Amino acid sequence: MAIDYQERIPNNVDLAENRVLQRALEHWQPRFLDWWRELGPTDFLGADVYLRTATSVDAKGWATYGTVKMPDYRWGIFLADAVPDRRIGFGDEFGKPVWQQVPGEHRSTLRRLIVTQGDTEPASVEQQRLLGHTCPSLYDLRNLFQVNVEEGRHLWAMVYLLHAYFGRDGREEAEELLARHSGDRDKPRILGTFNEPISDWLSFFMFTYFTDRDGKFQLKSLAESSFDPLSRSCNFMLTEEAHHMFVGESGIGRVVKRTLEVMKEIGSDDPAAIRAKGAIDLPTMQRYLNFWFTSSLDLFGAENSSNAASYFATGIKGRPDETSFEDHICKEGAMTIDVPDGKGGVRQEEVPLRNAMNEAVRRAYIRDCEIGVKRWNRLIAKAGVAFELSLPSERFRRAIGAWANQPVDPAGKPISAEEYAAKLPGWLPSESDRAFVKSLMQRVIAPGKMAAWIAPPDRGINNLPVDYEYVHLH
Ligand code: BYC
Repeated sequence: MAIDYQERIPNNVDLAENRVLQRALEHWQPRFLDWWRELGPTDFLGADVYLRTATSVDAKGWATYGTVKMPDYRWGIFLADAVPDRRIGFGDEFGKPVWQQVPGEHRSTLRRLIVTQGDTEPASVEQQRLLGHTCPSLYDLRNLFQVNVEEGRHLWAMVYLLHAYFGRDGREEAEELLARHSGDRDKPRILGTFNEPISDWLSFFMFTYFTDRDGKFQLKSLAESSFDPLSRSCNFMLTEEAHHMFVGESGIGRVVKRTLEVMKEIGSDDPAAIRAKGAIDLPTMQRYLNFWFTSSLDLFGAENSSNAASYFATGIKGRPDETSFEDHICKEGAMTIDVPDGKGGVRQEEVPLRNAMNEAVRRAYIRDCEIGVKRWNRLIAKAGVAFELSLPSERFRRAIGAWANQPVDPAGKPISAEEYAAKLPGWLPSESDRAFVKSLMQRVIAPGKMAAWIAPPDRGINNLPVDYEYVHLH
């Protein structure tokens, strides 16, 4: 179904047919806009931005490009087309018809998952709200705003589900999604990573590479859900998510490329000499990578999780690409996971498959993360530089699960608490790293010009040239 843009809230869910729901959402809409004005990208409300907007959910219409002021962006409710006669794809109810309504016994669990998912979306907008002031180019500024408006739309997707299927508690939860704030002492966002400040563009690129990729895996897991409206919402969100990860992967690649150019120019790999030329040395990038990768690993939950087992058994949340697995029941079998042995070593534990679902998804995520790292390392190798970026061990710097608060080095080796405390600052961005990176964050807004610490992209957006005026600042 095409999206009806005459509606106050663009949608392809027949909103006009359900007056009560429409009114509830029309009541929420001005609150959302107030939140956007207050906690969305600061000072850019009047800028004309070259953005894509979904006008239908098919291949032709989901990315319609045009110039829009962000507060006029048509946030709406779009579900992927229904799959006729869709059946439950895993767990104890395998093969039965999917649910078009929320089964009473799963109501609170589903609500909690939808709220957790929904909470991350506005959180990321809040985290990134000041970045526009220090954009390295108009191209990057536009990408930041594209990511931001789509995260806003993903919030709409979850708020629609809360309003349409969870009655009064759903409406209350929708209010709370605008009341919690990233980093707020009293009312923080639900998941750890979404309370971390993103105050420079290197962090933004790391976040869109590593944390948005958690989004991809979680959305794919929820797209398998037996609750069909959730599945269809997540399927459509995934089409938009790909660009966010592209921003991260290409952004980091461009920073690496620029650093390699500077290294060649000065004939040195000395971080101080590279920094003196206004580029970011590779060890500093590794420390930023360590920070955001490890923080994002926590977003998959504990390795051994009874919550995860019950989501799988009941059909609420599956594994990404569930059809690619042979066994959709997973009642038999176990996954071997490494856990601390309590004596400074490692021991192996057999975890029943259903309880190990978080770990299975985390492992798939790590494999996906490796792809970009390999690409960046190819650039480095091609430049003849003896340095490799690498993903630290999944045991390193964890706050959730078996390895939470365990002293482990980036290679995954348990070490003494004293050694850990002494070395940890060297494995993560230090105050002086952050101050240096921040010092590079000077706004560049001449069309086609780039800040000195980042190479230009290979191509522009939607076949436009790189020097197109992607954001018109008045
Ligand atoms: N921080 O049994 P466990 C995205 C809690 S990103 C704080 O392992 P479970 C996006 C957990 O809630 C994708 N707390 O948990 C990206 C539980 O609490 P209770 C977001 C955490 O339920 C970029 C306790 O620890 N989507 O879309 O199996 C930009 C026990 O843990 C954390 C989702 O997350 C943490 N990191 O798994 C914009 C999908 N991790 O019950 C957007 C929905 C765990 O003891 N959420 N805890 O109070 C879920 O599926 C699950 O809630 C989780 C946790 C995978 C997060």
